[in-house]
Amino acid sequence: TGGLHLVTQVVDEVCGIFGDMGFARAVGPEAEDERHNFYALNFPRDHPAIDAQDSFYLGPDALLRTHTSPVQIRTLEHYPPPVRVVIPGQCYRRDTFDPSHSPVFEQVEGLAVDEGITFVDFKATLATFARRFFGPKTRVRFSPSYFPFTEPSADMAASCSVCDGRGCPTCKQTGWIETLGSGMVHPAVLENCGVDPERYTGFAWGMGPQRLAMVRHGIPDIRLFFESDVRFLAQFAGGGR
Ligand code: 2NL
Repeated sequence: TGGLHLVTQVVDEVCGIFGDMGFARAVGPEAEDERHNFYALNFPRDHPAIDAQDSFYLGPDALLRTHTSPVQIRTLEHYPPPVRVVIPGQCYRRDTFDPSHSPVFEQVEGLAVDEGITFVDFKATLATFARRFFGPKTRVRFSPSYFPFTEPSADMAASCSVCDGRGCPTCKQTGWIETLGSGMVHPAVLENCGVDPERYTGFAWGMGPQRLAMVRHGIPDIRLFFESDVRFLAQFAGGGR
């Protein structure tokens, strides 16, 4: 009997948690143009990712998306706020395979844009996600980060659910699990999508479900997800849709 792949199960679980908080699931194309993948997201013209060295180009202005953010751009272009979406999908970067990297990987991004959205809404929404995903005792820690498309930007870590933050091999003795990157949507991004940044604010985040599955189950190598080895897959059988 077949079953859903572990990564599919985690993607569904993540989307379900945000679904309970009012987020709709959206999808979009894997082949993108530079405007949707980079420029609308406030990447500077000389950013290193905008280069055949780092991204898979299909033509002069066509590439495999390097994140699912272009779907958020497409959502903002087509639907007036209020917008609340989660976007799962495959992404592509010119990385060589190693235990924690793959040139094709899954991402789940989210976006909320409305009148009056504040940093408090942002922190509470993501903290609620962490407690549902890792367990009700989970504490969260936000630290300053940088992305071209958010300002301010923050990385969110969750207290390690294996050792309750005391330190163990899963959290490399730190007590914390890096969970996602996030921030308040940069006003230039809203403007690029025809949304008035004087009227609307929002927050966005991105996370790697393969990483989350590896942390949760102690899986040592991302390549195990691609090898179709039934001895590996059968350990996570089930999760019917
Ligand atoms: C990471 C970081 C992130 C976003 C993705 C986003 C999209 C739009 C506007 C603003 Cl359209 N932000 N997405 C924001 C912050 C972080 O992903 O480390 N992901 C694994």
